[in-house]
Amino acid sequence: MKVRRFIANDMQEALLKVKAALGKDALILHTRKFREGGIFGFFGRDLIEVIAAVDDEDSNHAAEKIRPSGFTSLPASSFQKEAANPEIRKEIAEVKTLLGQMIEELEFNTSRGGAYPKHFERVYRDLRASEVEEKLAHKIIHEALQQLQPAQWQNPTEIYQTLENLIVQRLHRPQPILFRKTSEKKRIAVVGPTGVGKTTTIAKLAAIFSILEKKEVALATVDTYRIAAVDQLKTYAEIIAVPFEVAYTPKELQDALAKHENKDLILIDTAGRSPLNELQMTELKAFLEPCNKLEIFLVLGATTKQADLWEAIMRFSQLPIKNLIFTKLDETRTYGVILNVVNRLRKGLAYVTTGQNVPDDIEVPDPAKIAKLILRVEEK
Ligand SMILES: Nc1nc2c(ncn2[C@@H]2O[C@H](COP(=O)(O)OP(=O)(O)OP(=O)(O)O)[C@@H](O)[C@H]2O)c(=O)[nH]1
Ligand SMILES: [Mg+2]
Repeated sequence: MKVRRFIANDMQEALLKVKAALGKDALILHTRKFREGGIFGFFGRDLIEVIAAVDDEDSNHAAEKIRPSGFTSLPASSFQKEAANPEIRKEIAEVKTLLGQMIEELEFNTSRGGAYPKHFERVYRDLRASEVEEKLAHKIIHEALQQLQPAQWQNPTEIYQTLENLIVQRLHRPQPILFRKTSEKKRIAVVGPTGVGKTTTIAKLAAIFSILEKKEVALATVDTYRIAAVDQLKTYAEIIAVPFEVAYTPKELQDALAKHENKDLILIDTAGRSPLNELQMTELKAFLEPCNKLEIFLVLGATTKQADLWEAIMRFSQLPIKNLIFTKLDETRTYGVILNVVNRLRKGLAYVTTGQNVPDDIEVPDPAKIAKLILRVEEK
């Protein structure tokens, strides 16, 4: 016997889904209306949940037993009379136990206003505690419920593995700076809101590529608004022993790029822009747009409020953003914002940074590790 759960907008759609998946002989075991999303009961949408089963072996018998909603007692007794075969009786008894557990869980959750079987309720709470957006959290759980057989709904290991995979898929493959050929040249500018860690991240990357990867690196900055900003990167350039250029105009940036055209990697620092300041964005574009083969990385803080992140993303998207860097992962436990952003923008995550130490506190993101953090697996 095959048991499956279906979610639909109305009963007609649910029955069509059941019929398409399990055939016309499917047995409706349970139906329930529930509300998804919304605020204080508004703006959400009503959905129908149907649990249906079909007897693989003997679908004709099942056809006679389609039941209406509100299933409370299990339909095993009439089956059992008909099923003289001990194998079938055993199978029916197993299904009966399983369905009993499922219904118990669903009733338990419904009575306290929840919508998911027990373990999934917990997952939902954890995803929301990690600040995964409500709609995305529901979506991930629905996908997990559909991927898993109802028998697996009781198994936290399988549930968490499925959820981890679903999150990993959404985080996409990491996209660090990669030299495919030794002759390849990379020109990378980092942009982002004020104080997220752009300059520190550039220093980390410069040290890694120059010292560890033995690449020819140059640094340039167009952040000339504060003397301290120039000094900050200049100091790093001196420590790492790489050339450093300051560009006060777009033309000077072009000159700096031309001067270092043989370098493998040129990293360009920019001033922290208030995403709300349109004039600053226009200036930034004037510097970066003329640059040939420039890759722009948007740096975002994992500690930034989700609403402010969307605002920054909207403004910086005026530039052709290639990849993302998330900083300050060491200062938060709500890693869901990373998933929200990567999932919505469909941009690769190039690096994550985890502290102030140059160059140690930077990593190529490990999607499985981030997924575990979002699911709060370590805390279990
Ligand atoms: N905890 C923590 N602090 C970081 C991280 N990255 C950078 N910082 C700190 O954040 C502060 C700002 O870093 P900067 O690199 O100057 O930031 P910025 O984006 O260049 O700032 P502006 O140029 O002013 O826009 C510094 O104190 C850094 O040490 C990180 O991953 N974790
Ligand atoms: Mg800076």
